[in-house]
Order: sequence, then structure tokens, then C-alpha cells
Amino acid sequence: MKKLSAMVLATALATPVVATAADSEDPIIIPIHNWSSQIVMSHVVGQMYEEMGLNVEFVTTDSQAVYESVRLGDVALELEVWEGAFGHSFREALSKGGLHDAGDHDAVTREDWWYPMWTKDACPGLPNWQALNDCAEIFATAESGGKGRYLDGPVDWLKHGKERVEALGMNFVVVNAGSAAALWAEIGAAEPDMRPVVVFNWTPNFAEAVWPGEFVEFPTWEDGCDSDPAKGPNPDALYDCGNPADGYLKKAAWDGMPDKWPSAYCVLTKLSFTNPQIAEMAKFVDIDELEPEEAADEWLAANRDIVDPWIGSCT
Ligand code: TMO
Repeated sequence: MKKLSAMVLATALATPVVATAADSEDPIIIPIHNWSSQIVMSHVVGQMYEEMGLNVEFVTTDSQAVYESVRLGDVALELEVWEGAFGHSFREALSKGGLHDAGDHDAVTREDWWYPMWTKDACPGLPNWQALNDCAEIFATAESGGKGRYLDGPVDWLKHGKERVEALGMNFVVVNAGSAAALWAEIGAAEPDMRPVVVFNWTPNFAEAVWPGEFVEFPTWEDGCDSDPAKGPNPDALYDCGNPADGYLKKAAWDGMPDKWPSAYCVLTKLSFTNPQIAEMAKFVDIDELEPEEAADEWLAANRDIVDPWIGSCT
């Protein structure tokens, strides 16, 4: 009863009134990266912690090096561990110790080469990767020397596009986008003329609501394709597979978090976002052009029925 009224008050006043005496007053440091859903989700969870009376700080960090930061306790947690992009760094940090798996979101993820549907008119064998390769010249630009151009994600997502092109003998040049926004600009620029284009993309994301499209089907991911040359069709190369088509989205925590911030850790283990919820977080920023903090405010205001039980069961 006492718990419940405190929770209702917190909701009504949006002021930190829920006592969490056992939690440290040190700020919970939450890392943010360079794609919108992760930034908004981090603010959503940060605002939940503030409602619980906890102190929060955000730091912008490299999305691979962050696993070392969580392991060392320099940041407390990571809210979006995408299997395709970060599985390798996450597993490496796990094996060194200091961080642990804090559970899965109720989401299925995929990150890979992707095209807007109009591209298929010019290359009907898609989504097969060999068909894509046979169409390479329709993706050529003034700078690509007659080869197809593939716009990969920013360098720190380590998508290994160049290695994949080499491993599979593809007639493509790989260019890294400077930011996620550069990917959307590339698709947007191709749209008026329905020009064929192939870029890195992922799901859940806002893009699927704007541009119907498909992922290229590469040789199916096998565990070890990024560490054992024998895996995948090329016996001498790594990265000769697509990314997992039904990847996980995990949360990770510093091993010291449960002792230092037990309520916050409890909420971390309870919370779980779905594909549509994650896509909506990205949409608030990438389509509606809200600042991430405002996007988090809006998302929280519209979803109290989802988040209040997580907070209520941990305070
Ligand atoms: C890591 N990302 C979701 C942008 O592929």
C-alpha cells in the first residue's frame, strides 16, 4: 500500500519521491551511442531512474569500446546489445569478466545490407546476394570505378562490409557513412528517381515505416563466421556470412551494479522493449525531429502502463 501510493505520487508529480535507500547516491552512468533508438531508450530508462530518486549521468561513448567500460564499471550498463553489430565485443568482454547478460528485450533484430523496394525493379533476382552482385553496375557512381557502391554504417559499428566483399568476391566498393543520418539521406536522395541503392540498415527502426524494403540474403550466419575461417562458404575467410537474421537484443550490466544500485538493477532486469516500441523511439527523433530527451518524455507519458509496473515491482 505504502509502495503503491509513493508510485502514484511519483507518476502524478513527476518528482523523485520514491525512496530507494539501498541504492548509492553516486550517478548511474548510462552510455549513449550514435543511433536514435539507443539514445532515446537510454533517456527513457534514465528518466525512470530519476523518478525513483536516483542520480543519472549520460556519456557519449564508442559503441564497441563500451563493453570494456561496462566490464570495468566506468559505466553501469548498456541498453541495446545488438547481436549483429556488438555480439563479438560483448562475448569478448563476458569472457574477460566484470559484466554480465542482464536479459533480452522481447525483440528480434536484424542488421545487414538493405535496399528500398524500388531497387528490385532494376534487379529482379534480389534479395539473393549473387543476384545483387550480378547487378553491381546499376549501383555504380562517378567515384566507384564501375563497381557497385554500398554505403555501410559508421566505422564504429564494425560491420565488416569490406571484408565481406572480399570474402565473397563481390564487385562492390564499400564506403562508411559518417553518421546514421547519412544513410537516410542516401535513401532519400534516391527516392524521387527510384534510383537503385543498397545501404546498411536494421530492424527495429523507423525506416521500415517510411521505405518498404528488404535485406539482401547472404549466406546464412553460422556461429563463428567472424572468428573461424572454416565457417561460411569461403574456407579461407572470415565475414563470408550475412548477419544473424533473427538476432537478439540484450541488456548488459556491470557486475557491481546489483550491489551498488539494487533498485535500478532490478528495473534493468525487468524492463523489455518490443520491436514496435523501439521503432517508435527512433521515429520520434528521425521523423518527428524531437530532441532525444523530449522523445523520451513523450514515450514515457504515453506508456506509463508499461513502465510503472517495472518501477513498482522494484521499489
Ligand atoms: C547498431 N545498429 C542498430 C545501428 O545496427
